[in-house]
Amino acid sequence: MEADNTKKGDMYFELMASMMCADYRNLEKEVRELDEGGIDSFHIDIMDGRYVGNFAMSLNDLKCIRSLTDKPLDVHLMVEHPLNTIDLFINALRPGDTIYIHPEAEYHPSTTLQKIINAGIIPAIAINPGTSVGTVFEMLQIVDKVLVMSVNPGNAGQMFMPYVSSKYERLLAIKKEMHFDIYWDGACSSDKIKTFAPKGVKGFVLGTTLLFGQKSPYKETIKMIREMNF
Ligand code: S6P
Ligand code: MG
Repeated sequence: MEADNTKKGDMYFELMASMMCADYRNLEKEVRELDEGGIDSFHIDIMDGRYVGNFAMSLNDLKCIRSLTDKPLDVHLMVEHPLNTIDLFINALRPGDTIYIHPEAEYHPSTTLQKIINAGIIPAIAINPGTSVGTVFEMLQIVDKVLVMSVNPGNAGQMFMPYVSSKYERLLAIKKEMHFDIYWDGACSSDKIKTFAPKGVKGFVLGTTLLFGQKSPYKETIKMIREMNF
């Protein structure tokens, strides 16, 4: 399902809400306000306390959000050996939803990606700031999306790592011939969207830097981003 993307001529980009940053005192209200405010998809950060030293969202959170919205879910698995539990996630999702795995967390990442493909879920990888394009090159041929981490995985509210910019450029140069789209995750500000959306980054995960814990309601922030001048 193609979301209600911002369109400016040929350029459009998606906005994803990083739900680990939401207010869990009323998750349903959060989902509804984001949905009505025009968010394109819901980014779900699943952590196992091993691949990263944190626990963020759970399978039950994912199922809860899935039941509250018809917009796509964007599931970012920060877990060791995702093949062991991938069926739990596949069974909770719909066609049009996405699963990202971290290749270094899996013995045979292409096997896990193939399972995601066979299930009709969008196959994707997430690459850490310290992971080079070369080490995931073959997988670029089978994934539809690449989530480029601009911070180390595990937490919201971190500083942008400037050395990641050159990796975006390398991926932008080959995305068309290798048929994948590039997504931004971590410390996403309006400046980053202004710089990288025109270059071809297709979507941006919005967390505490721009969307959550701010003074303006979600609808206003999303509107502000949509109306930015490029
Ligand atoms: C980090 C996670 C991200 C964050 C998001 C937070 O491990 O994958 O999705 O939740 O980046 O955004 P911000 O603006 O607080 O860095
Ligand atoms: Mg994430």
